[in-house]
Amino acid sequence: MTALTHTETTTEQTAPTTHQGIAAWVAEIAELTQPDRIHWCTGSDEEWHQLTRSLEATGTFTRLNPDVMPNSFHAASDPTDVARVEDRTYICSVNERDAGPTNNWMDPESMKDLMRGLYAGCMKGRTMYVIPFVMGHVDAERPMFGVEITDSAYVTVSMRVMARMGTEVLRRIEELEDAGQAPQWVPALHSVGMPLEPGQDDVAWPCNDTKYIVQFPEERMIWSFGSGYGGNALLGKKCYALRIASVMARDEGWLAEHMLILKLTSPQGVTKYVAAAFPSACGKTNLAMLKPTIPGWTVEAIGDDIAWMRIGEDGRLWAVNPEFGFFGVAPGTNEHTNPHAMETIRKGNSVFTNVALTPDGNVWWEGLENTPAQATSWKGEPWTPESTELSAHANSRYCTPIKQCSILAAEYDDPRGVPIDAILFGGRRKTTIPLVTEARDWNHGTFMGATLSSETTAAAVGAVGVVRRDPMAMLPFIGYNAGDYFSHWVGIGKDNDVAKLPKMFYVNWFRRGDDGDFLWPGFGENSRVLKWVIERIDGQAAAVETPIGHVPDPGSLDIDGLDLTDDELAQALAVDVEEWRAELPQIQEWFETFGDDLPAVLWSEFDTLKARLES
Ligand code: GTP
Ligand code: SPV
Ligand code: MN
Repeated sequence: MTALTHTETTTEQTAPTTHQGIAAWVAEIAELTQPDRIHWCTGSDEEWHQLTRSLEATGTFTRLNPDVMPNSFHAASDPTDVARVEDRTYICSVNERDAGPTNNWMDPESMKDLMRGLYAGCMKGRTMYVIPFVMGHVDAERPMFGVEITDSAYVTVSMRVMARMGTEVLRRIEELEDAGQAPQWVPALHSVGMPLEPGQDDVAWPCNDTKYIVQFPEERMIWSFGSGYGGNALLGKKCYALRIASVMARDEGWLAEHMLILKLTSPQGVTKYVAAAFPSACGKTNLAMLKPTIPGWTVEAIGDDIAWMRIGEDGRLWAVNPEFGFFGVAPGTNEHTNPHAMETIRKGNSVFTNVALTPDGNVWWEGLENTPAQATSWKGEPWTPESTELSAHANSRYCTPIKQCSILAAEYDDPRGVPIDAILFGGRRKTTIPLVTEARDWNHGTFMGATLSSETTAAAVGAVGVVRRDPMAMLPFIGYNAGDYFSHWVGIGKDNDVAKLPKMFYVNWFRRGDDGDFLWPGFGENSRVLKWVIERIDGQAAAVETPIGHVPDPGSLDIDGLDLTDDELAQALAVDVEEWRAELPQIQEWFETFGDDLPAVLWSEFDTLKARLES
């Protein structure tokens, strides 16, 4: 985006926009929150340097050694503000039914009263940043604009990495407004919730013990208070591109999903596009940037977290990645597991949050090569390899521009997106779920997605390792009634030519053997599963029909050069009827929570599964 300069710090009387609606909203929020200054973000390099310098001055940022990580920074959060807060996240629809049964709900007017109380004067002593942004392409047929107001420079710097933002976006909104097109823009209000009294020193990571992450679906509006952490504070990402966008998608007949998008090319030069929904910290970024271990195959990345998918004129499902950067899990990332992510990060221009800092001004985390003899942990304490505590928080993250990814597919920049050939659903399960299973048809695939289960991870505050249903990996992100969400998925299959829609698969990289170790080596070796998926679509690979769907015939999976015993492979692929029978009451209980809102075809799929397991 070109750097445009103009007056950067203004008062509400001199808002640098001709857009009356945006100017009025900014003035209203300034009146409520009482900031000392208002800064309209341009997105320029100069602005980045100003902001990062001020973050260094407050101790939020530590500049990394420019020789190893140019133009990059380390940040450590308050130890209580490290992940998404699902129990503080609300869908404030007008009717409670429209948020149920998987979301927290409060009536919108009561929530606004409560939060206006929290927001009153909450930006005193601080700068209010106004960030015009667009999720997806500014030249999309209908660009998806937003304006985030935040009192956090950390959030502002991170938003510049994660979304297309700045003056150029604001000018486009104004242009469309002037042309009478009434471009849609989502007001997204964020505050760390820590005003400063005159003379009061700031802290490195301001936040508030009271947190609210609130979506108003009918108004297409977001209010967030008390947290500076990514998913709670970078409001273009989960709040807009998933929770609000899923409501828009329901109303308009498309899909907003928690999915990576990748391009796969075979040795014969045949190209396929794959989207995959795995819950938070279950392998999307790693699969999106996969380096295949099988000769001749290549993967190019398009997106690592969110896919917006629409039926095209050709009847196929076309996907775009609405984001502009990667907000990736640091621990476990290394030259073996994700060499492309490492290469992307090394180009710099990145923010690392809650990782360890080494004495030579570099970052480190568990699983990375070259363990330092000593480091400063994410909590700011001395750390050595003998320490019993982790050096980096399990949900520590790197925030890096997507354009630095050397395997980014050219199609990333195409506002039309790419036509999806296969959708994978996957979770983190020690038992039961085979390495890969192909759905029999669209409804069966929707059943697989609706019953997806996974062990909880550090990406959200709360217990880790607990198996829960996470439908389509969207449990924390569906902005409306989840029963209606399932009906919407069923409807996509009913209203379109299913022959042109993607084929669906269920994968599990995380099954474990009796010794407790992963059965499948994962990472680059997952290319073998992608190859089988593509060969199934093209009618080439053999499969065994089982009660849960089609799994690879042992001979049909390419295991050439793979360091795996026949027994391990058999265990990874096994469909254990007893384990699946034990799953049935859990699925039944899950479906019963939706009452009459669950589409009948999902009960039929359940009955079919039950009958197949019993025969
Ligand atoms: P979010 O950004 O939270 O949505 O996560 P994500 O789905 O992008 O997960 P990511 O790719 O960052 O992986 C999360 C963790 O799982 C990391 O520690 C990875 O090292 C690990 N992981 C990813 N892929 C595999 C795999 O194929 N096998 C195993 N064993 N671990 C994996
Ligand atoms: C996730 O939790 O699924 C993430 C990280 O991708 S966050 O943006 O914080 O939601
Ligand atoms: Mn995610």
